[in-house]
Amino acid sequence: MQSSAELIAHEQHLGAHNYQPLDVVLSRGKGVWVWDVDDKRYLDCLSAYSAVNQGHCHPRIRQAMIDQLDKITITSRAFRNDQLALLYEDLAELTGAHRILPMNSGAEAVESAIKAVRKWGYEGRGIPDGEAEIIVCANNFHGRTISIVSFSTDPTARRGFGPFTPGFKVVPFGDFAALEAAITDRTVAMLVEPIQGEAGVIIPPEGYFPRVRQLCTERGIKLILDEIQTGLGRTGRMLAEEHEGIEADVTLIGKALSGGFYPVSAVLSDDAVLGILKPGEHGSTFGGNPLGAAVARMALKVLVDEGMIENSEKLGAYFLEQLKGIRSDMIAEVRGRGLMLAIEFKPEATKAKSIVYALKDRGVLTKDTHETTIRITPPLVITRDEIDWALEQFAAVLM
Ligand code: IF1
Repeated sequence: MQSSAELIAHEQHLGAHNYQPLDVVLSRGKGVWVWDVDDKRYLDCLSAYSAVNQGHCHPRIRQAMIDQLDKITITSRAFRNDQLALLYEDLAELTGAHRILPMNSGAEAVESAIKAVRKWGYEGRGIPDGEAEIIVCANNFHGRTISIVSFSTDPTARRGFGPFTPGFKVVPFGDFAALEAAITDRTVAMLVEPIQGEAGVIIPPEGYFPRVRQLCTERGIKLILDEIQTGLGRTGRMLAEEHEGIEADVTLIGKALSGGFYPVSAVLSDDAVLGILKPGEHGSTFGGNPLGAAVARMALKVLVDEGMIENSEKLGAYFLEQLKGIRSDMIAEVRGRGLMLAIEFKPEATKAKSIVYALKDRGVLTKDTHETTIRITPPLVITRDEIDWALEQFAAVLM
């Protein structure tokens, strides 16, 4: 068996250096806990960026995957399979979606929504061909394809990757007047995260989304909510839009849609948007395969059956309140909704990365963003005792 140092060295030598991971080499996980190759245990407060909301290696999702593995894994969409319709039914029931498009990664779901909504703009709204505009928000994160980084405002995500895809306009997140001013007769959609994740768990001002919803309806603009990170229980609701009392026209989900077992994403929409796609216009070899569909069905079922969404709401509120109670000169703000939490530090006091390392040494894995913020997003199966233990580690590091 190779040591942690050897594995890290080989990864550095052979892999593309598009990541700078924390030097912890994990080899197994169960629920909220993960273990490294030296059998040291950590509380996972990242959850693979919310891909394992249901906890690592959830036994019922595992079993559903094994059962499906014994039958058939993929048919391609050239043929039908007996799992996809069942996933559609479950998604429609849980989210109110009228049409569904299965894909694999989150970025693919975003790309698919952009394609569908543009075509809807031309055919449904009569916008001149090639002129559709989509409004997005500053500090967005929607993935890493060329079109998606075309409307990123993060220089690191963009630099060196042009030429970029045109047709996007950026407005500040949470700024209703700016959105109103950016709309033209070519605007087909607004694409936005209900809570900005990569930006540092940024919650929009109260009332922003209801006004956005109303404006989009009035102007015939499709509201696309990227719930790839906020969806599926993370914020204490099935979808984060429920906190705002609104319904998107198009909702994007991914990550926890498979409980971390397998890439599964989906575009959920009204009849008009996905209804615009005709045979041959869009697809994916793996999208909608029976293995992914079976896994996704169980990933959704355990979220609901096992009370994970309620746990996220209840224990998220507890975690937030307790974190706010930590008296530390380093902390500028603690914020969050459900189990999507963040601590922002005073830039002069510390670097988020050094807090991440100190927490790692005490057995808690977190992730920094933008130098001053750490995100705390444990699996939704976390217990109060586990949170209390985590809080001791936070307190020790932040005093
Ligand atoms: C990485 C952040 C999280 C997402 C939203 C689409 C996607 C993501 C709202 C694309 C992906 C990831 C990917 C991960 C880092 C990460 C992330 F820090 F960048 F912001 F989660 F917090 N929409 N988020 O958050 O989904 O194609 O990756 O399946 O390593 O890039 P994907």
